[in-house]
Amino acid sequence: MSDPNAQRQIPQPPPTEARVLVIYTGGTIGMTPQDGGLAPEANALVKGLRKMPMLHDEEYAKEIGLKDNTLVLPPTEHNKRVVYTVLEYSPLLDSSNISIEDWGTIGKDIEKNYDDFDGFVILHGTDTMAYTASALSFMCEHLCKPIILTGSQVPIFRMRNDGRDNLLGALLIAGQFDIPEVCLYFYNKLFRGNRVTKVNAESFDAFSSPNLDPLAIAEVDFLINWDTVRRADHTAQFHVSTELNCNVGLLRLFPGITTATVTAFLQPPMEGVVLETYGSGNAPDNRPDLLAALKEATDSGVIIMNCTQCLKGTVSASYATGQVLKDAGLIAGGDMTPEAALSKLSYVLAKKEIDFDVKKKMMGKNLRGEVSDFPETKLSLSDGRFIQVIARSLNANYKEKLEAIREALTPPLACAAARIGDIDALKGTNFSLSDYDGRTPLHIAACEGHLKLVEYLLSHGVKVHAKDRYGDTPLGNAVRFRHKEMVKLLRKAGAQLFRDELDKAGTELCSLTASGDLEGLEMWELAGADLNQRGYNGQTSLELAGALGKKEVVAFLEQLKKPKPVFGEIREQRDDE
Ligand code: ASN
Repeated sequence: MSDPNAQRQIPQPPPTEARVLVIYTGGTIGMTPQDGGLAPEANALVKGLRKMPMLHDEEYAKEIGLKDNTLVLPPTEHNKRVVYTVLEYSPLLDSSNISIEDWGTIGKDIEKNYDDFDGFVILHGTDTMAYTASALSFMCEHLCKPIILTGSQVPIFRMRNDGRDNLLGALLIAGQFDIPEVCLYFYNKLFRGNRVTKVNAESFDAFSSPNLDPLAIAEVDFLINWDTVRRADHTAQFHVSTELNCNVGLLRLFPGITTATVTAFLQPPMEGVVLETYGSGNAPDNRPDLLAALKEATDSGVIIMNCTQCLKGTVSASYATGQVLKDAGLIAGGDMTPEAALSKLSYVLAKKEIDFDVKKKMMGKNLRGEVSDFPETKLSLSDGRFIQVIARSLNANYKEKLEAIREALTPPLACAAARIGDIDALKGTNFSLSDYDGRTPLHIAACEGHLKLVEYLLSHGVKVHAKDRYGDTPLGNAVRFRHKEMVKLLRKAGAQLFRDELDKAGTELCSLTASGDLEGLEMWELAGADLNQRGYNGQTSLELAGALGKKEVVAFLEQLKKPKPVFGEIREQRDDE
């Protein structure tokens, strides 16, 4: 096989250099004051960058003979250089002027230059950056390299600006990290591109990713959230699908919206609509005319996505007002942003080779991490990834450290899972591990009354006799928290109260007697305690009940004709338990 690199125009850099292509579409970052206000100025950005030492090392550039629009960052602390070539568009655009065709142009340029660069930075205005980022995320199929959109709120030529940091961070990430996603970098955070929305026109902190944590944060080091970063899809060659459908739109519901407005909006040539609904995906269910208009459109082949107007949260059919939209043929958009849903429609509807039903299915599926998979796949404590994520955040890369973290974390985490009765999380763990206080998942589950979990634990070899630091057993816990069925279940599995617990029983029984607490007495009886035990003042419960005139307690105790347990039969804990 011939070496594909041999035919490339751009000389291949030595391994300590990374190549990044900067596609400069416009935006505030390169704007200068002009007659009508701030506007992008052609050929000004590269000239300006050459004079900024943090963004260009002129000496090194001369040394290696960089020309034209190719610049180089100063070396990183690991002595790595990011060499970047700026491809400036003409005309440069305020992003309010960006159109669907421009998404296609950007996509084609990435595809053309894909093999020659390690990563891509797209300089773009902030106003519609979230739309472009979302669109590119769908258009780029089988992406294996980082594509990072950035820009700024203040031109890079001003003394106080956010453009320098944003560009520098984007270049460093694109040149150094294997993040095969379309991202948006702004104000020290790297977001998944199809999860963001612009939330602030006046702050440097202009973007939010309400339903997904950042992929990375630029602090002293870049902290990458590898668990969230998607894996590269090597199953086919990288391809940019530049065909997009323009017959898509966003319609925001508001109280009092007329059916005529909705009907007009849904007329041909409209093919895909994002309906921005209330709360968790709700619409009026007392408006049959409006619902009929929606149903008519979906029946005639318009795909309508249900996305919430809320910044955070997901569409679910928990309300009747949400169910009616499902009945009208809308597809639930989960926690997708309207920007992502709209560009996804544009991408999916343009696919000629697939039929309508498949397109509808694609709209409801997670294609590029744009929507959370619900119900979320539960994390299991036995899943090595879980511990690795924690270890990574603690900067532990060695096997021994990893093991130490696993040993330290598993017992309390297992107990935490037991508290909420999460059987799935516990699967595969060593259930008998106890925390610092000697409490096992069985103790916790017995306290909480999680019968199913206790059954599961008992059927998976958990010892029923574990004693915690205070001498309490799961059976003693179930008695204390009055879980009658739990007490029965544990007894069936052979559980017995231990001497420590029984020693306390006499006084406890007298106290229950004094307060006429029959339920409490019954718990002890079910757990196998001798109700004839004497309390600290030498009285049995029956004697005390008589003395206090507690007739119901007397009756209760008398009908229990239980033989006293022989003390020697009380099980002692074995050393190995
Ligand atoms: N109007 C500008 C744009 O979107 C805003 C910006 O970039 N900060 O192009």
